[in-house]
Amino acid sequence: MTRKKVLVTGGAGFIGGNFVQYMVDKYPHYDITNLDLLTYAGDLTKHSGIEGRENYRFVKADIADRDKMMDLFQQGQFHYVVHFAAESHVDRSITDPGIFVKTNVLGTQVLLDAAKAYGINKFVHVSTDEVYGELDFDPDTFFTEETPIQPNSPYSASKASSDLLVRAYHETFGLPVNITRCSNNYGPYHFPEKLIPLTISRVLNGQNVPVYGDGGNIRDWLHVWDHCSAIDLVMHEGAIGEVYNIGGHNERTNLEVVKTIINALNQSEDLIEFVKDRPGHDKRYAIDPSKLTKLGWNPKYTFETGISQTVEWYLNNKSWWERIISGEYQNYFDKQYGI
Ligand code: NAD
Ligand code: TDX
Repeated sequence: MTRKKVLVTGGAGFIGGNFVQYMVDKYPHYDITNLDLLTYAGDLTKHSGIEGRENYRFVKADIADRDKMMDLFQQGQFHYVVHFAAESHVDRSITDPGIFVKTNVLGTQVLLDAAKAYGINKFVHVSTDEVYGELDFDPDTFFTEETPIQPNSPYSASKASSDLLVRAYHETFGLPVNITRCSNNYGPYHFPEKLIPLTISRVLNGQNVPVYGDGGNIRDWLHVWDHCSAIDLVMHEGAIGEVYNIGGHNERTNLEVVKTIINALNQSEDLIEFVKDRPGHDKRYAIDPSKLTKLGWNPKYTFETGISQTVEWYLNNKSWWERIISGEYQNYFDKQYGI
């Protein structure tokens, strides 16, 4: 049997990191290459359990570096590319949009060119429900794959731009692609600038938790391991050229999320601090995942089981996040919140 060669970009980050570990364990007969620039969000210590495995290797490079990408694809002869690498934090895109265009738009286009030049079986582009913009609070409305693209933040605009390039490379050059659009992820190794790990780490340190606006905005939460199994399915079974939404019907207001975590840790809700709202803050995201469930995918975690697993993980892996929230991250936090 030919060993399938898989390039995972952004495999030192949160979702890409979980996906790399999932693939290395599940497919010992595949060769997994993790390509990552190791920005502030990338960290290789999470991979100490797979380093040295015969089917895993790491390459440090920038996806926007055309010469390096061409060399890598020529040498790698990849069957699959699963593209996670991105600038991923909405708040950072409001203070510094330029890097989002460089990495998310230009970087994706460079990868598409390399895939086109050297050939691949499938390019899976990992995108987000944020490209659809926002929903109102009517609980019967959902994002489907046909919802118009209407991004509101520089982050989501950069992701939407990359989605359109992926689509265009399929339509114009026949590149075999899938685009996945997932709702908010949470779980192990989530960088503590994002709401759930930020809340867990601050509550564990007895610090207040900043909630934007009145905390009524709604997100649709999915455990990262359920996201990994969905991408695995799309990579192997997704119809070429199709878009798949990924979500598990777990809508919660931000205030509900924060209170659930505070209660799980037996701490006081007085830790909640309402702060200035995020500019252009999308009201509600909610995914209709029926196209993917018809393909055979079902999430394993409910929000309750997933949050309890995640809180437990952060309790057991303090050294990982304590290192991250010291140093440079503290400067970011002070500048962002001033609380
Ligand atoms: P993350 O910020 O945790 O990780 C991003 C990774 O990309 C990091 O390891 C970083 O070092 C790497 N990277 C950044 N710029 C790079 C470059 N120029 N070249 C190579 N590597 C680079 O992000 P995440 O939360 O794991 O998100 C992964 C992907 O999933 C992103 O494309 C994001 O848009 C998408 N997504 C995320 C969520 C979510 O809830 N986190 C939901 C839906 C979709
Ligand atoms: O301190 C905070 N206080 C707060 O109320 C932070 C960081 C966030 N929030 C709110 C804003 C959002 O309504 O919580 C919600 C979740 O915020 P984030 O964790 O920043 O995620 P979000 O903006 O929804 O985007 C995430 O999901 C979609 C990821 O960061 C994206 O990469 C992904 O595409």
